[in-house]
Amino acid sequence: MEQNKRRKEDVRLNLIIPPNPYLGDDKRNLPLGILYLAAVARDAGYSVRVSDLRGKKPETFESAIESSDVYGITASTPDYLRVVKIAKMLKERNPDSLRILGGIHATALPNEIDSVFNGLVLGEGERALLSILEDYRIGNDSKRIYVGKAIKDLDTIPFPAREMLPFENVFNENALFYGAGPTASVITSRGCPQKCAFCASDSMWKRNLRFRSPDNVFSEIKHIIEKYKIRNFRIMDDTVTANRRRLEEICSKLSPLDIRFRVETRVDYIDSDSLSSLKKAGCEEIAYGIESPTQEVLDISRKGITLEQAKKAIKMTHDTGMITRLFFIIGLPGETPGYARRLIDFVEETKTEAVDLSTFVPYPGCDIYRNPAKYGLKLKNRDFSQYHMTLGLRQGEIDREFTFEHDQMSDEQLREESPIFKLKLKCIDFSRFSQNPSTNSTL
Ligand code: B12
Ligand code: SF4
Repeated sequence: MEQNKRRKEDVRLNLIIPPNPYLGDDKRNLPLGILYLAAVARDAGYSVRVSDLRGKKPETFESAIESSDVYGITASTPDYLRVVKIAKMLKERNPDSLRILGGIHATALPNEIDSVFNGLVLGEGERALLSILEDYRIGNDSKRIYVGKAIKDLDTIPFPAREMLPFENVFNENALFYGAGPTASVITSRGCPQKCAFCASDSMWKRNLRFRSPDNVFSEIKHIIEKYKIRNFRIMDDTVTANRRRLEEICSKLSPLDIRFRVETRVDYIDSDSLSSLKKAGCEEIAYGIESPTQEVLDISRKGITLEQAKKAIKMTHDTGMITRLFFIIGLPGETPGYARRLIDFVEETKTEAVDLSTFVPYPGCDIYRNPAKYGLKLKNRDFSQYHMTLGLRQGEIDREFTFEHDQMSDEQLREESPIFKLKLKCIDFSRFSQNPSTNSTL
């Protein structure tokens, strides 16, 4: 880094969204984190652009990424090896560049990151990005790792810089209900107060749940309606209903806007009043993380819910006139043969409209990855390109290796319990909630 006190506008920052070819459609969901960072750096005076590699082929990456002084790349675990290759290509092209890696993978495993990244941002990125850019600008290259400090007042962060990407990259046609049309992703809070053993959210947000104010959320949604004529929204919070008074306030502000949206939450963070408010505001679908149809497995994973609670929440949601989507994972610690039957029974009994089934992957950042033996598992594969959880959803993937050895089920049993096999065997008519498992998932 040999820059001597450049002006901020002379520092060119390129923020890169990697492709996620393991997803059914990697353009379906917008990575809001990168667009928040773009907005913050732009407002601070830097020259910012965003290179969106989603849906692109590797041979086009070089031309798709404009030459810059600083590259900021985001990565979840299955993206890691791919972004190392991209960073190596950027280093070859521009050896003096600053190549920063941020996001959950770097945050979870900071000591294992390839040295092609000469800057690492751990945790929440906005403040840390400004510090690293300032150090770069003044030629201070003494530090490689920057730890993000939590921003207390989320309303002080500008809205994500959606205008830096083409419309179709931001508002995907299939992000919400099928046939809904272009949809905006919005996130109204950061963090989750829970600590499910299979979830890595806590390593990023430290169970420090912070909320944007109802006014701030309302302004962003109104801005999207006015600027882009979008009325479909997908609310990406981990648990948007955690604070009921705030939810009530948001819903009453949104009610007159004539929008429709989907939220995700926990079955123990919902009650009939919250459901009525959501419905009045335009909510059509609630996605609940149930994870397993086996109570013992939920207990081992510290999910903190009961199947009875789940059934009650689903019934209340239906009674209020909304549809439910359930997230399930196959292969959590303690699961036993018979999973598929239990899952099918649960779905049948609750008359759930949609199911997203993922295979379990112990992700860096979650407790099971840190302490597999405590859960009776052995990690057997550290090839991070295999750390995505679509096995069972896409037929071409069913032979992929599991990344761990389960305590009670062999790989073969896990594969056989994956309902795609049941679908093939036509044991049950899945068509009610999944016309085509590869495209119906919204993960
Ligand atoms: C919405 C969401 C999705 C969406 C959108 C993904 C996206 N890229 O944003 C969809 C459905 C596509 C998705 C897919 C997947 N997800 Co997801 N997802 C989330 C969720 C719930 C919220 C993400 C979010 O918007 N956060 C809000 C923004 C503001 O935060 P952020 O993105 O983390 O960015 C901040 C910091 O990370 C940092 N930062 C990030 N990048 C960079 C880059 C630089 C240069 C800098 C300086 C800073 C920086 O600064 C940002 C601003 O503060 C998180 C859980 C959570 N609450 O974080 C899981 C989570 C990130 N997902 C997870 C997983 C496992 C996946 C999948 C791998 C699942 C799969 N199919 O196999 C894929 C990976 C796809 C991908 N590359 O993202 C895990 C990650 C675990 C891990 N070790 O990788 C998480 C933590 C959930 C969990 N249960 O553990 N996901
Ligand atoms: S799985 Fe959901 S409820 Fe559990 S810690 Fe993660 S975000 Fe919170």
